[in-house]
Amino acid sequence: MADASGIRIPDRVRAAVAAGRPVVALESTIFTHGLPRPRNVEVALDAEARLRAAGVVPATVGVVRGVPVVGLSTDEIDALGTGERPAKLSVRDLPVAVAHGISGGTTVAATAHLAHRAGVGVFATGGVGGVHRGARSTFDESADLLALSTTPLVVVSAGVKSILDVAATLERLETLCIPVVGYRTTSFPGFYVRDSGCRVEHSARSPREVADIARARDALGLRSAVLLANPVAEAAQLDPAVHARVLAEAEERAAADGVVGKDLTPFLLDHFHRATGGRSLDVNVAVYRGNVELAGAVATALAGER
Ligand code: PSU
Ligand code: MN
Repeated sequence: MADASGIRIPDRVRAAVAAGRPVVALESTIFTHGLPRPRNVEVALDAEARLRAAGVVPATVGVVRGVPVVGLSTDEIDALGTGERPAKLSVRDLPVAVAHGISGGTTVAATAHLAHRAGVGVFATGGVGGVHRGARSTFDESADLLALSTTPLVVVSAGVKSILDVAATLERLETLCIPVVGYRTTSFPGFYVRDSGCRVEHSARSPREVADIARARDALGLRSAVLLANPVAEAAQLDPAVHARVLAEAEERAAADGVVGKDLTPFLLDHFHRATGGRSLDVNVAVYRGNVELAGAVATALAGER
């Protein structure tokens, strides 16, 4: 049953939140639009299984026939991941999706909003959206940034993909008062590669230190997410030379095909996966796994401190 806000939260998630047990929210655009089929659903279910194995309650977020859900069932994840043309839903799309009974994957922005409304404090994703290259003329900057500035969660990501303007994204994160914390690093990760070439000022060495930062944020009355930047394992990263070549190609294609707006991120990701013969997909999966596991550890540290 959906509550007064219209959000459906299954009992397993509601009870864990009420008891202060660790819960981690997961987004759904990563499997509706970010990963190719059929691996998308496997990856989504594997993330949930890893959290359960660590004693953490997973809450995958999405919209099913107009009902926002924080804690999709396995069948709902499967249906969203295999269904015909699920929508990509950011925050501004949510009211229309609800009113029109639309089903879709929620972006980082929409997932963060719904997870926070449900009382969930930690969220794992692959990479967050940011400032696109060319934003100077297109104004294309992900709504993820604004949402992170107004939603007090801990969001674990491997930085941002270098399909974006990484330096401009870091500038916007600063403007929007979003703490960026490297996990055991002061290099901002570039998703497929450990080091984007940009630095971050702060780092944390343990899930407990991250929990301390989140609690201090709350005590100070600040409303922004803490963005925890977790680099992929050295052995799993994409060869930086291959990465640079494919990136240049992806941008050329997008420009030639006139791809803009919300279609751009999925287009670039798809090009990456195809142009590297699936190698970037393996990296993507490794990155996501690492973030899910770290988010589970942070949620556990936060729960232990209540
Ligand atoms: N970046 C990735 N993988 C993804 C996305 C971003 O490396 O799957 C998805 C996330 O759901 C993110 C969304 O919230 O794309 C951002 O889209 P846009 O740039 O249109 O805001
Ligand atoms: Mn955009």
